[in-house]
Amino acid sequence: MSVAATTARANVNLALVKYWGKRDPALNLPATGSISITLGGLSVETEVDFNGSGPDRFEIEGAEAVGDEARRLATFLDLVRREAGIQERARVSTRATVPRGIGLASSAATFAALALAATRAAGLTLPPPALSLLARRGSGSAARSVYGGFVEWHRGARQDGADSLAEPLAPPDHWDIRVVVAITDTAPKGVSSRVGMARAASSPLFPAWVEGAEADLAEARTSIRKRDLEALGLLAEHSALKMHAVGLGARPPLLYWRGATIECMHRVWALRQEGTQAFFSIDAGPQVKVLCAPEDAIRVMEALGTVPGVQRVLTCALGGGAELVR
Ligand code: 2P0
Repeated sequence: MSVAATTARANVNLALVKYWGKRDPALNLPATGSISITLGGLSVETEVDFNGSGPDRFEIEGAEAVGDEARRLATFLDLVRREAGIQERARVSTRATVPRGIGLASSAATFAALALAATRAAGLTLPPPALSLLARRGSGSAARSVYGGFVEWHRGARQDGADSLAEPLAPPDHWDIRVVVAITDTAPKGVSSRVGMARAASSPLFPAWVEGAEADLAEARTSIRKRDLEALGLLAEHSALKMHAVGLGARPPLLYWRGATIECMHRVWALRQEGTQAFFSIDAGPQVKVLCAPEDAIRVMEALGTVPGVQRVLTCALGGGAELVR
């Protein structure tokens, strides 16, 4: 039984221990676990209405989605239809406060919001663990955006993926930290995360990446529990730099950085030399995300804002998990 149109919202997340590589691409099963923070204010809102026949229709920021993007969304809705036992096609419309396709994790928020809105619109009420499993099928990192605060997505061992889901480590109010985002390039990225991850597996550094994951995850859990910004920040930098090093060793190579990306890293290191606790992370794009204490956010914003090539700087606090809007 399908019910009325349903709208849900989800925030993006920033991985401090990265997901980079899959053990099963069809099911989005990761080669390693990962740990993230959910960011407040960078969100995607999605309305779903299973109301008709013909193809599913997708509207993204008011424009109709076609091609691969529409197929990926329709494939995800097929999972929901199968689970709910319905046939109806859907109308989906999506609006974001986060720029898409430039390495700000919009697909995590998109599929976390879509998983919640589509299941409710199809008459299903899934508990968060089941929602996380479902969101993972749309985009791996979406498994984490189901929850707010500090989140771990487990690698899992089962071939069917039933144990590869996220769980909350701590709520947003466990620890007030900020992420300053320096936007260095707003052009759509040349290589999607999906393609990048497939390519990363060809890197001779990939086995070392996988081997180091458990130790990184354990260190992240401990530093989150102790609210140790220096330990968590140094680890986040290490995980991000290792992830990009894997890409450099791939064939063909992967390099997501622009010149301003590197200048931002140097600026963050200079801030630390001057006594400000600031630590960067970089995803599959040229933007630089800097972890810091709330009282240092303005100083970090000012420092990054003057780096040549930085177009815009914004700051986020931690945010909550996926939620129904109406
Ligand atoms: C992460 N990224 O842990 C890593 C770090 C980008 C760099 O998860 O193929 O959009 O849909 O599972 O989740 C982005 O990859 O990839 C991502 P798919 P996804 O946040």
